Amino acid sequence: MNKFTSKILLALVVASMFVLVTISSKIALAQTPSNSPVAPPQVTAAKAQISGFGITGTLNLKEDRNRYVTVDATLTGDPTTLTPGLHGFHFHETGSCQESGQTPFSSAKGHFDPGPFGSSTPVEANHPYHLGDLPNIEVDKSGKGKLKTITTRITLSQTPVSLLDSDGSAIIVHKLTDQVKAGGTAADAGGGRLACGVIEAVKS
Ligand SMILES: [Cu+2]
Repeated sequence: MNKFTSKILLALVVASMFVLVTISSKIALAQTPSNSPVAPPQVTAAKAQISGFGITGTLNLKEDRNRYVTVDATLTGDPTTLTPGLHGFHFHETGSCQESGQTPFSSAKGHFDPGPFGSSTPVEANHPYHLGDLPNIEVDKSGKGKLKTITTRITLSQTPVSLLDSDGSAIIVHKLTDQVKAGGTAADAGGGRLACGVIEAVKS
């Protein structure tokens, strides 16, 4: 074997090793599981049409893959009813908004708060720590309300804290400001109910 032939042979051996390494690394890559620890939520959006005493509005909810839920709400009402300032705004435990009865929208029941230590009573130690408690919605002088916030207390996807559970959930606008105070009175938790909306899944 002359020097030239042995050089060609050596080059061929090196090239075939390179091909083998490339193929095996491609196989390894194909076998690596996707590095996504969290399954994507089944339902990622929901909405509610809010209505009440001369009030209309919309609520849009969007859940991201880390289960952060963006809350985006707007209201329009007569400022003599929907008074300028802060109004209590919560997820309530049942997806029902019946206006009739002595207590308007009482069919929405108490504050959304499932779980072993949950309690939906608006006036007790779990308030303002209910899973359904949100920041107050701010209304301007012309009766327009706006709230944009993020909550991780609830989900839209099917978890033990999903708003879209067997009996659904509602959003309630209260007459008064939620004082965000534990063990307060009914008035401290926002008082009477002005408007309500049933939360519905938005299918993507
Ligand atoms: Cu409430």
